[in-house]
Amino acid sequence: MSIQLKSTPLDDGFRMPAEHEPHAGIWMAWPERADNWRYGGKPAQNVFINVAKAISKNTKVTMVVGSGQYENARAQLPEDIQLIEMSTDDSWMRDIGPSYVVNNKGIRRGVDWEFNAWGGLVDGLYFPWDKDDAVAQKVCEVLTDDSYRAPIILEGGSIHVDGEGTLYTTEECLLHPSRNPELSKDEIEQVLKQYLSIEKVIWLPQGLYNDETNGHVDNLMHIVAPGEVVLTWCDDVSDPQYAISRKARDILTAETDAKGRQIIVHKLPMPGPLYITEEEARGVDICDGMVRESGERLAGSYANYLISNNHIIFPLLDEKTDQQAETILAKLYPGYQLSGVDAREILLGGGNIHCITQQIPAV
Ligand code: KQY
Repeated sequence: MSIQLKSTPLDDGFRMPAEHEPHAGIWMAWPERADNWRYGGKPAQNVFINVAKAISKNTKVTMVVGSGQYENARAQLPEDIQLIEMSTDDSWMRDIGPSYVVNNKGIRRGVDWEFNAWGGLVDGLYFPWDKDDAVAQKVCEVLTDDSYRAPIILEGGSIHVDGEGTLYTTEECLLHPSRNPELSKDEIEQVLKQYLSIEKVIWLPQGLYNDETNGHVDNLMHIVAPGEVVLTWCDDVSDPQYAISRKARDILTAETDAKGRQIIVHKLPMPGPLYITEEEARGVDICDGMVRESGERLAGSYANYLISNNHIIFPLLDEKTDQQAETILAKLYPGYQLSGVDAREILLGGGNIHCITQQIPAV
């Protein structure tokens, strides 16, 4: 049984663990939305399978899929990947799945944020989004975990926590008029403190250039360890990313985290810049929300990787920089396994490996 609680995780002694803490599983959702994924999601499905296979080397993977694609997905996925029929509007489990919190008695609970497709009727990417909004609660029910319905619109990719009291986010996303315009910055911080038991929020001004999520932090940087982050870097002064990354670095190095540590910032090269080709744009159905035009700049970033049980699953995006990114990640995570997955197809849908996965902590 799974109950929706009226209290808050802070009141109940639950905190959100960092991604580098142990996982019981990773959840994903099968892509098939034709106005986001080209050719009805067929090329993307292959890449999601590759990501799921890579993760499943160390962690159990559960994929959810709509009824119409169940048979196809089951036939293509290895047997050890669990498949569950569940309706969704698209396939970004990081944003539609629960953010989990745990306590020190070995209990975990889900936090179910309100979801409005990255901006609702202001600048959201599709309508309706009710099936996506229901996913977090359904995941908790399948796992028989109790949950909290948090009273703000928030996507999992817009926050990173270090498990020791610090949360990283961007003003571009959390203060965007399309999320919670009735709340001040301080009120949003109070909700994050109540629902994730964090003590300090580090606000970066902007996310990656031209990111259709309104600047999710998970596409700009990742937490390596408490007090240590890796940040997308760009050395081309004429690129809009140049100033964004510098500003983020300046804030991070001037800040201390919740435990008073000075934050160490490592740099990750930016792939590209990458653009949608004419051939890639041709396969996507036209819609109102998502721009999939030939020549559109893609928000590509190596920071959009998943950490799961001492394994880094990272996107391969540009043969000029892939090796450099892998070398940096290998140095940052000594003793971890590293799997690069060709991920341009996920990038064409507007995100990457971190955005399509959500971890369930081990307790
Ligand atoms: O990056 C993400 N967390 C999600 C991207 C959504 C893009 C929808 N087309």
